[in-house]
Amino acid sequence: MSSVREAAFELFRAHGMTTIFGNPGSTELPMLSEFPEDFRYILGLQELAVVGMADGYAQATGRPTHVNLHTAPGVGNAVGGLYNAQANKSPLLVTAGQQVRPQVAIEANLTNRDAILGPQPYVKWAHEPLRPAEVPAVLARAIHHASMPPRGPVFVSVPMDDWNAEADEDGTQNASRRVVMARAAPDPTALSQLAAELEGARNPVFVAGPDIDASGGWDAAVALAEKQRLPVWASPATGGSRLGFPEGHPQFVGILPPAIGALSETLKGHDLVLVIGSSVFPYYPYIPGPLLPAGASLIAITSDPGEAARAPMGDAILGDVGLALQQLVELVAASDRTPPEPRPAPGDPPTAEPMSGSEAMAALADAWPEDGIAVVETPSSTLALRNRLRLSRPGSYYFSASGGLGFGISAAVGVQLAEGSRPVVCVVGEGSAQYGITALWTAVAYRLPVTFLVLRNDEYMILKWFSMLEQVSEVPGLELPGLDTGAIARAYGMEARDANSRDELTEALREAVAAQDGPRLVQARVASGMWME
Ligand SMILES: Cc1ncc(C[n+]2csc(CCOP(=O)(O)OP(=O)(O)O)c2C)c(N)n1
Repeated sequence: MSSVREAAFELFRAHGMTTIFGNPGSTELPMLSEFPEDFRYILGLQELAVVGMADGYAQATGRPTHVNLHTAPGVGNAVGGLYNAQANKSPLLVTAGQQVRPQVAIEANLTNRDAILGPQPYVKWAHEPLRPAEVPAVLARAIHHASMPPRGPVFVSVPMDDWNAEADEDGTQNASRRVVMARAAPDPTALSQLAAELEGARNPVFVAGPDIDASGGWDAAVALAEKQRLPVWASPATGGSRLGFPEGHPQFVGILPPAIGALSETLKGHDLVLVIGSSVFPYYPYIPGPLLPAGASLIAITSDPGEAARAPMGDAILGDVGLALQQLVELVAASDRTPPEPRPAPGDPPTAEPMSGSEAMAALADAWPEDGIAVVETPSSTLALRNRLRLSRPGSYYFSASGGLGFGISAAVGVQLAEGSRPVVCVVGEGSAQYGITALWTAVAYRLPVTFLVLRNDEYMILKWFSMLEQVSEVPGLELPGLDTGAIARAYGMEARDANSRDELTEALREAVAAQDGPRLVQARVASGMWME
């Protein structure tokens, strides 16, 4: 006979979930008691950061990842992170403590009243077991839910007295043993039809989305584009949690704009739009217009039934994106279409004082390490970063697809934990940095060699840009004077320095990337502006 705790840890072990991200409270201590030596607990100081770290880790490993939160207030703090993880399709098992069962009805202190309602909209499944003995089986079900497409967070509330209870024997054994193969191949007839349409199209275009990287379809995406000589756009950066195609490839033509009108205008002249591994589309802001250029049809391949159902136009084929790409490459013949003209390399941006975001990104490109990974939350410089880094290896870019801030610094910690041998560089605006700022401490505590580049423009630039777009004026709360993120980093025990010219920044970034004994932060002053190039 095993206790619920023993059975649960056996289950986590069976799923390779031996890294737990958490912030503990009294209601979680019984779970953490006699913590097994083959597990590691990564402490985050606030729950939004805890979930962000686990989000980065889950995406970079491709494996379900356990987050342990403190009853209602911990879950409340985490909700913004769950919203992000859902958009990023991150498979998270989120557990939270609960009062002991005999005190729930009387709502003793820290009771998580209606525990499953809080996170409900942002998780695929939320549950509080009816009997202590079934906790391991419920956790197993939750892990399977999180791991199936669309992957995403799930939530289980566990009363604190359950951990020492006896577990159901059958349920426990089954829970640890069951394997669910979740990659479903698309309908072969639909794929053959698509192959024929692609071959017959006059001027088809490929729009590559984040699920290509997540599903291991990177090489097949390149092979398809090359065989059919397709120009390739990235789906809009707003929903681009990962890259779907090497951005330095000669057939990569750019990133689609996120507004309806501009997006269809960009695709003008194409008769077939093939969207793979993206929603159709992560639009924002609202600029109405035709959904597609005249004469164009659209077919999307997605593993997410929700994405297929809600697309405002086009047809969809449901199935694993990696498998679909591999099969499609086999089905299509080589084309003799003329491939697109390669994009020119980005030129040197003009020198200014303070430097522009483009100059800062040019410095980043100069210092960019071989095999580097960018974790990005820098609203006014995201496009400049994409254009100047032109990242071209899988698993090299992470961004929050939902737009909720607090992802960048936290996710960088999780990605570095997952990718020990690759240099992780987190590029973050000084406003965005504050939401996940406590994760700097975790990076120091676990000696993770992340490089943090903070772009300091003393404002919420992107909101000023939105103010113009929304035609509103005299909005308060968009200035950030005197926010010195380097000083904050030092208080968390991190070495930090300022760099105020392109050369200084290149040098500071090179030094930070080379440092292997722990994280470094570089703060760069940048001018006000939206930096697209
Ligand atoms: C949790 C959360 N709160 C608020 C916002 C709204 N918001 C979007 S961008 C932004 C400002 C970002 O500022 P900064 O990181 O300095 O980047 P900049 O726009 O100056 O490049 C804010 C507050 C959000 N997206 N998420």
